[in-house]
Amino acid sequence: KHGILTRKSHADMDGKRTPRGRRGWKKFYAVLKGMILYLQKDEYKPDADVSEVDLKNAVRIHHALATRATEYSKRPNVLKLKTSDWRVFLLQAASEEEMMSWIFRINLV
Ligand code: I3P
Repeated sequence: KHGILTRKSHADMDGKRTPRGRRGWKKFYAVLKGMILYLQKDEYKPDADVSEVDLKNAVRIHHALATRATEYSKRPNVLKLKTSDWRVFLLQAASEEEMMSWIFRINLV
């Protein structure tokens, strides 16, 4: 699955609150491949190598949990992704349908 996701980092490893200066929203081309959610700067190209930056932004979603971000109301269609190392990301999808589809696909892994 792939599509555009806008990311906000809410908690870093071990659940520590992401400090100010790193809490902004950033738009990515997201690609879910196997157990990894790639958050890429540029649009997905099947044959292109994954860049260094894109690897840094990749999220391991094995044992991660995606839910609707019910407590976050500033933006619509936002899901909350909690990873196995207790990072928390808010991810805004393009529509309600897309958000539900990402939640379903992430939790299927
Ligand atoms: C953050 C940025 C986010 C904002 C966040 C700020 O600043 O303005 O958009 O979240 O507020 O800290 P920075 O880019 O300097 O990290 P919202 O869009 O959700 O308001 P927060 O600290 O209350 O999460």
